Amino acid sequence: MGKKVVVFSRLDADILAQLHEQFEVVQINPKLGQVDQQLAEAVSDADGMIGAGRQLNAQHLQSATRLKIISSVSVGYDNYDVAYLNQRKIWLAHTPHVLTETTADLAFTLLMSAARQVAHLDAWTKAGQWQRTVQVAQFGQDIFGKKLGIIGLGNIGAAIARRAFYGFNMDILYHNRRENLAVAQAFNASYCSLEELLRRSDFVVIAVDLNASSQALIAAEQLAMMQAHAVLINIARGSVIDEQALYVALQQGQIFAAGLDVYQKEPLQQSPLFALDNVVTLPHIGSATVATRQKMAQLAYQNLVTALNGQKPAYLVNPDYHS
Ligand code: 8YV
Repeated sequence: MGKKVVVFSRLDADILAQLHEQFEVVQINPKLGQVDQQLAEAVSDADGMIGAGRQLNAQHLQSATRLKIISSVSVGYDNYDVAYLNQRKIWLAHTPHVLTETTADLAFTLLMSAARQVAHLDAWTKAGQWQRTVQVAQFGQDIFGKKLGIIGLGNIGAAIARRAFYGFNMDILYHNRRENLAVAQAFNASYCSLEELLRRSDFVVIAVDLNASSQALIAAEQLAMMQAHAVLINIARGSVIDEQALYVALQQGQIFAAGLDVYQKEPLQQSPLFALDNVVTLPHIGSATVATRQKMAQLAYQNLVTALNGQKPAYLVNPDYHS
């Protein structure tokens, strides 16, 4: 009997064509509505799933009878119920490494945009507001030689540290579940508590996974620890920040600016943040370059096919669990 694959988000056309050559492929189509029902039906006799950006939990997967792997086209996996997958002995694969540099680039894009009011001043100039030499309201914050606090020194955090150290001569602090001595030594980064990092940094970049311990890690109390000239960047997951508290801090000028790529609820279509000039809001584009998205799709495809061919894929979140 042929194997069946469920594609649960838009997928690179080449990869889709390769899947069609080997498997029966069912694509979830949001335009047809009732996505949960489409999923439950499609999953019931599926062997594998591939996609990204969708919440998948027991409700969607309980009808599965022979599902071996979900291959996510993402590095983050907070949208899957890993405990449930373990219990059902379903592998979860993801795509680390291939997006590291692209996402670190975006962290720096946001950092520089927020520090120098790039997005706001672009709109301001185009609106014809540049009528005389710029005043203090248009001034920004220096980046070169300043102190950067990185929350989460994993692969992406380390790539951000490398840019900061070699490109901007920044002094680096980091907070992590455990010390990362190799990276710390390479970029002269000092380990410290979250509170110390927030109090001392000119720039704070969030690069942690979303999990129970990072949920709302940055709330009103933590924002109040930051300096008035400080800039906060989030390229991780929106729920690491209490977005309402951040709005208040930005609106009251408790911190200078923020640069956000991720939000508590995505896509973000309405938000009080949109009324503020001191926040740069991007639509979750951390890994979104043509080349990197291709590499992610390719890696996710390899993970899927490897599992469906009876072998163990290279990038499993739960390598010890399988059917
Ligand atoms: C993805 C990401 O674009 O990989 C991740 O964890 O956040 C992004 O690279 C997103 O998760 C899927 O659309």
